[in-house]
Amino acid sequence: DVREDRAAGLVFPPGFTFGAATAAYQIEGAVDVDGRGPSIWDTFSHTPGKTHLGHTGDVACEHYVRYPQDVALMKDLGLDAYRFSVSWSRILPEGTGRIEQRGVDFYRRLVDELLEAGIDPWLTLYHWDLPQALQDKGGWTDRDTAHRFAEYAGVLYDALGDRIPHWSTLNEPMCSSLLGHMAGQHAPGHTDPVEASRAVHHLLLGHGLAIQTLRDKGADHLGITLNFTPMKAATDSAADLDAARRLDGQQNRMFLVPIVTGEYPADVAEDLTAAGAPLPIEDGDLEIISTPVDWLGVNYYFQSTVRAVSEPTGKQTAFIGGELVADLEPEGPTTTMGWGINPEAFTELLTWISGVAPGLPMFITENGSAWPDQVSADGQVHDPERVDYLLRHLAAMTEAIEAGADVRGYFAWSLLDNYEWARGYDQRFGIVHVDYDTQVRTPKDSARTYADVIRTAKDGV
Ligand code: GBH
Repeated sequence: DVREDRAAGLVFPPGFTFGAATAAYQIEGAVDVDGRGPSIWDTFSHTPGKTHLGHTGDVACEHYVRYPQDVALMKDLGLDAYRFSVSWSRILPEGTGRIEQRGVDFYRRLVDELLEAGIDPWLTLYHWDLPQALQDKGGWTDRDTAHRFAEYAGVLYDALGDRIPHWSTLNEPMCSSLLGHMAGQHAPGHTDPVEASRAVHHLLLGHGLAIQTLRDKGADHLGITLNFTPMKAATDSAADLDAARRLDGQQNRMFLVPIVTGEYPADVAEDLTAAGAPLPIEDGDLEIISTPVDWLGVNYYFQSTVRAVSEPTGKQTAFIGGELVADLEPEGPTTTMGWGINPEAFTELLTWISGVAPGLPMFITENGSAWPDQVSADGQVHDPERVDYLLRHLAAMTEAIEAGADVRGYFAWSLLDNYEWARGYDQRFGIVHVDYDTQVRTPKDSARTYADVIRTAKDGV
């Protein structure tokens, strides 16, 4: 059939890694179990009005107890690798100091289960769930949090380092800083440009310090995951081009460039200073931030088209000093998130990153799409839109690889339908369906398609 032909037409480099990704707060549940301390996402999701219908991660996919079944599912799909994040406040309930052994033991059980199943664990230290105790002291706006993050990295290495082959420090620092402190859409839900700019810098500093700690202890294959939203100007007018430049600066370049070159892009630093929110850089920080990494994680979902407007739209945006910039409605079909579908922009993005960061291997650490719940009478989940999105983005990625981009792996977002942050359980990104009443998992057609792709690639057909 057509799907199989499309799957078989994809060509991957030898040794390519195929995986799926999740994040702790989105799947684990069990938020008050085994000594876990509260995180900023517990606080935020329990604050009335912050999330869709007040949804929280209290239960989520109950992965904390159902992980053996989830690992078995990954094995059935033929995944090589699994990207997951660790809940900092399970390991250090107060964010620093006292270690909670029961939290460590959970991740040890999970990792052992993965290794037993022949699945390679990719551990992310931080996917947005800062211990509330650290938020109470200022969170990422406070420079000390960067040092606490490196402390946590060291604790985790001492506890699990012997069995973790791949480490990522942060997932999408853009979201933790700008969505959390500027747009207010994510925890801690603030809307303050000065805080946002401080969070940007302290997250990057924490990343560099954690890399140094892990490297000193002997950890290998260290990386970071960034999200990229390619920015297109609506027209060639100077104002629209400048709007695209500013947003590209804050979404993409502000995070990638200092890690790779040891300098913030000058135009971005100027925009922030002009907006009264300068980056709080101290001597030596940029050397720490640019401590060499072994790989770059790339998360890609869609492209934005932006234009300049003469009056503020009144919508709180995630951009510092970007009040006079507006997003256009995407052209063509959109996912239930309202996001457009632009595989060509994915190819261009990977080629662009190769130019900015030559010699740095890339892994696609997230890519996926949300569609309506599609359980049919036969109990199966037919998700043709997600199948199409998956195959088109895999094709776009292999095109970039043929053009010279050093992409070595792909992780589908997400293994499971899960807690989509402020959008709650309404948005389903999983290749595996989760029934939130029964917690029954059902692989969707997209999961089967992905399994076919993987099998075909391994068979060398
Ligand atoms: C990822 O975030 C997350 O890592 C993952 O946990 C999440 O479930 C998944 O994607 C799906 O959402 O809103 O103006 O800043 C992706 C976050 C959302 C970041 C869109 C960039 C666009 C511009 N991305 N955002 S803006």
